[in-house]
Amino acid sequence: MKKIYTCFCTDVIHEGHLNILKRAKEYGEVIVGVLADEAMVRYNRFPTISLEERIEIVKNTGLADRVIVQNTIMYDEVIATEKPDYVIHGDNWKEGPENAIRQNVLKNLSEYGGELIEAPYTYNREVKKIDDRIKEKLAMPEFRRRRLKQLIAMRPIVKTLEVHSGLTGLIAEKTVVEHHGELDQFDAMWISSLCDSTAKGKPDIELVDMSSRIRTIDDVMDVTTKPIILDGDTGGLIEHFVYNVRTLERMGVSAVIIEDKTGLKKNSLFGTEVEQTQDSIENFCAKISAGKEALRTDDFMIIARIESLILERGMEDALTRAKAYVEAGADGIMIHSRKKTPDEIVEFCRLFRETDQGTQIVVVPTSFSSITEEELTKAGVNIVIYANQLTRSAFPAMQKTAETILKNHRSLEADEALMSFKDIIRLIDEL
Ligand code: SPV
Ligand code: MG
Repeated sequence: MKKIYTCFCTDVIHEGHLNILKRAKEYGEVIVGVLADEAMVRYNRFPTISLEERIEIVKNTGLADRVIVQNTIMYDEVIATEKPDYVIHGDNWKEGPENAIRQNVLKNLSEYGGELIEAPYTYNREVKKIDDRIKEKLAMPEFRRRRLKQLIAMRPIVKTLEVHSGLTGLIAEKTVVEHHGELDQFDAMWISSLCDSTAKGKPDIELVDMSSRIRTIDDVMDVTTKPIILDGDTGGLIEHFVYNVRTLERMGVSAVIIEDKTGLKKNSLFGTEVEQTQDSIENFCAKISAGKEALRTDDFMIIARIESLILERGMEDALTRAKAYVEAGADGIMIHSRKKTPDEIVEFCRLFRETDQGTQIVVVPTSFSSITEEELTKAGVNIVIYANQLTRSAFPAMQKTAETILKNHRSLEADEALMSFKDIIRLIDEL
């Protein structure tokens, strides 16, 4: 009897999946691989049910002779083990990053004369409705909020991108790339105070108030499902911070990062060029503890950001503060630097990890941008935040377009740099 293999990475079995299974049945023994969580989150949606439940729903179709777990996105391992005569898949993977998976399957099958069967992808109102329902569930506060902790447990490093609007949220949500045969996407979103302020043409000095920041969060949440880390600046007065923590937790934000500065906060990348005051350890610890006390779930994280290296107070001070903040209840430490090289960050991580392996470490490699995610992971970092690159790339592009139109007294010359209407319309989901 011939063997036919298909891999599912779905939380709901719909007509399209049943069509594939029925077609597969015509060829022989049907083996269904269920993609493991760790592989699924690399390019697909976050699973809304467990691997065991996903296995169960496939078994319940009664159309699979055997259900196995596929651990990786690429099929090398599963094809080598199972040696199926056929692999069957919907034909919707011919375009975009998923084409890399298709190529991988073809390469593996060609080694022993296996064959790929592509079934027309089923897309109708019912399938769309199911798809929308999963997305809705992922966007719900209780599901979204806990996803950051889930991702920390699943990913070597949580890749986080700056967003400051619905549109930038969609970019963080939907961008998937294929590079060297690997698929990748961002895990989480960072709502930066710098970029939220810049988008409003305001300085990054806590002038854009919490009501406005919440409006931005809401805009982003409306069109995305990925977890959100909020740049909470100094956290403000302790008496205000506790209320804000409650609001953020209820909204479904996953973490707030507050920095140990006081008075008029300026952006860290100014360093000592402007006057900035670091908070006392005592006061900042009291703020962290009060925030933790205010929480109602175990999902939400309060991350303490240490400005000692930015303010040139030395490594010892940074480490003393880190220890104190963790004792006060911080779930994570963000260590920041504006050096061109990552040396002091790596050194901090090494020293911190000597005595603390459990607390999350967050870094924002803006000025030391040469460091790779792999190097950060090796240093013990759990979350990397690309904090401002979308804003900084969009601004020069928009400025250039404005200048081109002004110089030419028409817009034709700007056209070649523009995204097509077709693409921008497709970016936005229709209900
Ligand atoms: C932000 O993105 O607003 C930050 C990071 O706080 S930094 O701009 O580097 O201070
Ligand atoms: Mg900030």
